[in-house]
Amino acid sequence: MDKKLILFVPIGLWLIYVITMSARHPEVRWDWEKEETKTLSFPPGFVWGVATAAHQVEGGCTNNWSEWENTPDENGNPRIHKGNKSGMACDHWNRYREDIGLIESLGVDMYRFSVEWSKIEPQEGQFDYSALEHYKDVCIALKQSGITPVITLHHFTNPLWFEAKGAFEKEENLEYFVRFAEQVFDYLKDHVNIWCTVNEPAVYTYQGYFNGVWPPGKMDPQLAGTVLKNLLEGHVRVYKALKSKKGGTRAQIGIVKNIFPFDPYNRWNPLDWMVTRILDNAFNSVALDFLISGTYDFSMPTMAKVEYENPKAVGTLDFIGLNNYSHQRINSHLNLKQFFTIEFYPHEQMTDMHYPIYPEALYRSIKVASQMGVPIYITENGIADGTDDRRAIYIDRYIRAVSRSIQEGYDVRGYFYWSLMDNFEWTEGYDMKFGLYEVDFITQERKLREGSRRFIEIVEGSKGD
Ligand code: GCO
Repeated sequence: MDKKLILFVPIGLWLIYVITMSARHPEVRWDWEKEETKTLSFPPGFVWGVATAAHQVEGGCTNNWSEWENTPDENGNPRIHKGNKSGMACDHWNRYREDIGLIESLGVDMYRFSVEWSKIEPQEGQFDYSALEHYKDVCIALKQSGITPVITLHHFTNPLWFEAKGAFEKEENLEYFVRFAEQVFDYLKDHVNIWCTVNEPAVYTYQGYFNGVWPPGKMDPQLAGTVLKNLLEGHVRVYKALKSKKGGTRAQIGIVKNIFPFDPYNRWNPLDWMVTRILDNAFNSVALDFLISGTYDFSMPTMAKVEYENPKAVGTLDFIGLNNYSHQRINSHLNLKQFFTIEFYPHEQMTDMHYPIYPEALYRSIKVASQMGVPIYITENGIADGTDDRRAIYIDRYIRAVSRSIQEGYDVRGYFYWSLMDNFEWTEGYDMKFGLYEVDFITQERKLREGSRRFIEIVEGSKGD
């Protein structure tokens, strides 16, 4: 072969590949000076809210997570940063009335929280009606304060008996999840109209079965593909079961999906692009595609392949809950043990979590979520900012991204800030300060952060429209 060809063909292919990828997946960046001159505007009926999850705020949970917090790893080190344990958390279980007062004073319309399965069904088949009664009281107290409750049925935690059965590793275990969801629905349906089935199925799967840093601490990509499939199938079955119940047709039921746009560290490196696309597919697209088409195709070359069909998955969303915080930047390595790392550029302003402030990520995620063809609620967005010097700008810019997407025609119906107050941030423990309210975990005192005032201002301003 001609020597020139040997050189030019690969260079040509490389150029075509990276240029096409760059054009198809642009890393959106706005001129913020210009964005900040635009007026924020929200359609009538747009709702504002705050979010929490049971294990992170309630206290007194005995479940797969409390177990994990109490079991050191194989080297005897704690699983959680600084050996923190969720323990009493914010004692929200006992202090919910006071906390509802805090929600009310933010001026928001809704409160998204989760019900703790391990408290409602501590033993297989034995329901504790006093726990259900507790959640009913929470809903009633919320409504008395003019706040609409939004319930998440599964937010990462499992009762110990369910975990012992293999939790979502086995499709046959889904019947337990459906039965639990039905019990909660029957008990609370007169007080709750918006239901989230499963919170962030890909995060649960990725952290518990790929990275192994969350319970059950497995690193098995093939099993991860199965767990994700079962969580999605669990959503479908819960949706169908609740819809066929009395009161089911008027209930709004959706799933909560975390969407993180993935970007390559080096846009000229085809390997960075390939890994980026594989991760985007496994983390973002596989779940959404299944709910759009009924076809599930989880594939990570040389690591995992799980295929599944269920045409009944189509049409099982009354809305899509979107959680977004930032993006992920992928730097690939020719090393099979660690073929990529997540790295950011020095000029990217970091949050206290391992990702930067990048409001355009929320706009990009809204675009992705819009493929589902149903209304979108931003069910989580917020910043961990212990020094409170970035919270106001984060809130302002991410909400600007929401406003811009609505002006461009995307059907976003509401925005929930994560979180009402500081809480137990999983493996990061108590060091991550996501709260609009700062919590002193010794005295249980709550205090509004200065940076949170921007949120209150925006909410107030939007009501005057
Ligand atoms: C998640 C959850 C929340 C987190 C929040 C901040 O994304 O892990 O839904 O439980 O606390 O997202 O990281």
